[in-house]
Amino acid sequence: MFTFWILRGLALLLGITALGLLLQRTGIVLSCRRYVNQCWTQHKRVVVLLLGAGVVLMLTTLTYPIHFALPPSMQSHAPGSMPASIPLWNVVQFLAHLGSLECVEDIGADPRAVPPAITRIENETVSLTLVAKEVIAEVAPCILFNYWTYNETTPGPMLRVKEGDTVELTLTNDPSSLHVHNIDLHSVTGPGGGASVTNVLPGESKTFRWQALAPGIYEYHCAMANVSVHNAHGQYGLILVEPKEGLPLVDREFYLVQGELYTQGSLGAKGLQLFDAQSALDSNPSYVTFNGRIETAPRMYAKVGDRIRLYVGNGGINLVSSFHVIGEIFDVVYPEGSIGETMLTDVQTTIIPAGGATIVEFTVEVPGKYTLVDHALARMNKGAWAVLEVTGLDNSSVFQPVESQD
Ligand SMILES: [Cu+2]
Repeated sequence: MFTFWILRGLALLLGITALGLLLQRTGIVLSCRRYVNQCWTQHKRVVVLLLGAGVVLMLTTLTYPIHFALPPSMQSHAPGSMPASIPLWNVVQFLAHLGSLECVEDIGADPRAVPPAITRIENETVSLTLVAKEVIAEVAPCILFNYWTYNETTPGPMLRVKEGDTVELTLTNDPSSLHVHNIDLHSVTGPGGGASVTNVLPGESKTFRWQALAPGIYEYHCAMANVSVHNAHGQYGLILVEPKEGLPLVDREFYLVQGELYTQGSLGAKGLQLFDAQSALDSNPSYVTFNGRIETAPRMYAKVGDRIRLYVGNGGINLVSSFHVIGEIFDVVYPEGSIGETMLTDVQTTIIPAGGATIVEFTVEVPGKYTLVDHALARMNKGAWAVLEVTGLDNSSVFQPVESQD
């Protein structure tokens, strides 16, 4: 963290040395042209020193005095002025420890990993544990990214509590992490949603207690500065606060969170991709994913007649999702994740704001493959799709091809 001051001190030393040499060697006022010529022909050492001082000064940006970061010229007006760039020392550390960072085979949280419905009547104190960990994983085959996770998946695990429960959440930062992390749950009423009391250094753990006051489906995410950088590395998930009376029974529940990845390499570039802060500020992600990576095979299955419930979030950091299931109509939408009496019916596409979530329900009547998309369809090219595969008997009264009469 003292790199900035070392470089500024070096620049000052070079500049003073150059000025001293100039004063010593040039005693008279010269015309500008003669002065430049004289400097170049007779005082090359002075010129080199001055140029060196200038270069070092340029490297030591004044916009963020704590870290010398990559890229060096990036500014930020976020609280604390921490830019969206990665501190250079962390980049060096990351590259130095590349071989020892854990490589996760599948970064994408399993959409079937939904905690079971809560059947108890009484409220309880629920203990939850999350581990912040930085890992390497594939966005797509042979395209690697340094994900910052909760429990080694993006999104982190879906959490489920009951309205009125007291929750004790422990956040541990894995010793291998290079960054400080914390957690902000949108279901928490209190400073930072918990972030203000859960800043954890690598190897550290902190616990806080909160009460689940309102039902709904909420995002949780890391809120350590620069917040957008932590979220853009995949550090988010959803927590369901079930209403006291519970949710209607369904046959299958799935968990999906849309997210954005910003890489130095363009779309499809192979190899390890470093984070691109400028693309993040320009709202131009390289990849838009459901559950952290581009899907390679369906992971959601159902049978004809099943009632489906999807918990869908948007980890951001820039896009609003226009969530749609191709070939289905949402019978019910809990708009913006609100579990109240204002449910919408028969909806084709629903909006999920960055940092928001929704619940949709529908019954599958016809077998086939149903593609879930962000209906800003250009994003499908960046990975914003997943497949629900439905098996069972054809339902010709609802859907059937018609033979040509020719
Ligand atoms: Cu973090």
